[in-house]
Parts: sequence; C-alpha cells; structure tokens
Amino acid sequence: MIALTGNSSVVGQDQRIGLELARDQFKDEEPKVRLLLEDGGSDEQTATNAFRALIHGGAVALIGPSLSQQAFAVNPLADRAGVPVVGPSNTAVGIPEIGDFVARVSAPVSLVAPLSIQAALKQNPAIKRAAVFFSHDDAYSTSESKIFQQALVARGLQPITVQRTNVSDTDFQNQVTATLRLKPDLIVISALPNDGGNLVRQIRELGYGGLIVVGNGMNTPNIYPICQKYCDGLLIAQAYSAEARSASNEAFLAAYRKARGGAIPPQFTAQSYTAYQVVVEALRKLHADLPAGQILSALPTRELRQRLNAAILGGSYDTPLGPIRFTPEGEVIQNNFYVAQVRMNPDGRSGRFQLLP
Ligand code: 1QQ
Repeated sequence: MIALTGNSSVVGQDQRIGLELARDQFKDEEPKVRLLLEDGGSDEQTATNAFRALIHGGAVALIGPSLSQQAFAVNPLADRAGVPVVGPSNTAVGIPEIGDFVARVSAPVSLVAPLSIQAALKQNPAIKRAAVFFSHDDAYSTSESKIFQQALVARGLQPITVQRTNVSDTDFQNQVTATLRLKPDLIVISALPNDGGNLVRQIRELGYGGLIVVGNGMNTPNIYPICQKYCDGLLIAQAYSAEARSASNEAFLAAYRKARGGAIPPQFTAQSYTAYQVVVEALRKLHADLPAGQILSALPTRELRQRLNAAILGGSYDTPLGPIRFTPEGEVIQNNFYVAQVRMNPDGRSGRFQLLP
C-alpha cells in the first residue's frame, strides 16, 4: 500500500515501479505470491481504509505506507491484527518500536541525515550560520529536523533560525525573506517533495546562493519539475547507490533499465523492491521448511502471518541496498549510506543525483 494519490504520489510512483519489478523478478519461485497494489493516499484516513481492507482481505504481509506520518496511524492496526508490515520508506525515529509486527527496510533519519551535514561542511568549511526549515505537520520531517539540528549543534552550529512550515504550503515568501535577512550560509530542509521543491525554488529566487541540504522527502527525481534549475546543487543523503556492485543490484539495475530505458533507479524504487524481496524470500524459507506434502496456504491465516513475521525478522537478505537483516525490533541493519548532489541539465527539467566520493 503506497501513496498513489495525494501530495506524496510522486514518491508512490517510484515505489510502484520497484514493487512491480520485484514481482516480475521473483515470480518463478515457490510459493507463488500475489502483489495487490492498494492506494494509501498521502493522509492517515486513506491509509487506514486501505490497510483495513488488506488486513480483512487476508493479506499475509503489508508493504507500506509511504509516509511515517501514516505509519504511526496505521501500523498499530496491522500490529494488533498480527499482520507483518515492512516499511519501504518510513524513516522517522520510532517506527519499528510501534510493535512486534512492524519492520522497515528504510534506514532511519538518525543514521542517514547527519551524513549530508558532514558533506556540506566538507564542501564549505567556512559555514557559520545555518538556517533550518521543516514541515511541522509531518512526522518524518519533524523527526529528521531534530536529527539535523543535533548534527549542526554537534559541530558548533546552533541554528540561527528554525522555520516551521506545513506540508500543504506553496508560498514561503515571508519565511524565506525573514530567514535571508539573517544571512545564512547553509539552509537545511526537511519536507516532502512538493512543499520542499517549492521552498527550494523560492529560496533561490529570493537570492540565496549558498549550500542547501535537503532530507529524504526530496529523494526522488520527481522533484526536478518542481524546483527545476534551482534543484541544482542540493545535497542529500541516500540509502541506495546504483554504483554498488552486487549480483542483486545488477539484477535490479538490469530490470529497471529494461523497463525505464537507461535511467538510474531512485532510492524509493530500490527500497520498495527490497521490501518485496524480503517478504518473498521469507515466504520461500517457510515454504522450504514445511514437511513434505504441506502447503503454506493451508495454514490458518493467523499462524501463517505469525510465522512469516518471525521469518522476516530472522532472515538475511542480499538486496540492491546491500546485505541487510533486522534487529529483533524490526530495525533494518544496513552497511552503506551515501551523499548525492543534484546536477540539473541545461533544460532545467531533468538531472541526476550524483554520488559524492
Ligand atoms: C517518511 C519518509 C518520507 C520522506 C518518505 C516519502 O522518509 O515519511 O518516513
């Protein structure tokens, strides 16, 4: 269940490709798995309805929702119903702790976000005045901003201002003007693609020329049409590298390129592919461990979900994100993270996330 509509549908688009590629990639293995794509929207209510429908429909596992804001609302439902949830893009602190049936393949902001602050200070060691923006009505943005602010303070950079925005905002003129009057030399943003993209554009239009660090909410090439040429130079930490060499990533890249024609897969696509892979491989393990003659679908749904949850948490997986496994709590254990800088093409509509060394 991912955001196919609403303000985060641009994230859902990336995720849909990953889920469909994984479905095709793993379709020949036993047991046969059916992918049911449900729209969770970008709000809590739509996600609640979709999760309820899937739980009552007998889903053995749930992949989703797209947003932490939704996960805090809907994961407790799945947890109480005893249905394993694998979060494909929930990065706020506290997600795995929602319950025994909640895991995620999306590494938390606490591990990923500080890397981009470090990269900004490496590019410009003279930075003294950092300004912070975050969408205060979004759980991921709020969580990530806390981490960003801690990372700044740890380097002696107490923020000169912290601006609270809303996910639905499109006009940031007043806040940007007030901020630029304080002469920042670094701006750090935690927001979702639309509000974040518009904020970046307005910051540049109002004349700011310094470095901008953005967070996971803007980790999609779908921001390019929003901030356009002004996306250029954004620094962003990522939990996926298309350059990572492994059999799993090669297979994913080949499938992605075949479907999308040469492009580089976005992080959200790699993560949703990984979430599906985790569920399928855990099901395979259960299937292989059954006594001869038994089939998984003959198990009572409650028992199957319970065993699947244990198999998911107990497994190790070779994925496009690298080798991963889980803590008993359901937190992903992943080795490598990266920082990219956005490089826009002269057309101002297309570009790429270029990994920094
Ligand atoms: C979360 C996120 C979002 C940026 C995913 C789209 O990381 O909500 O946790």
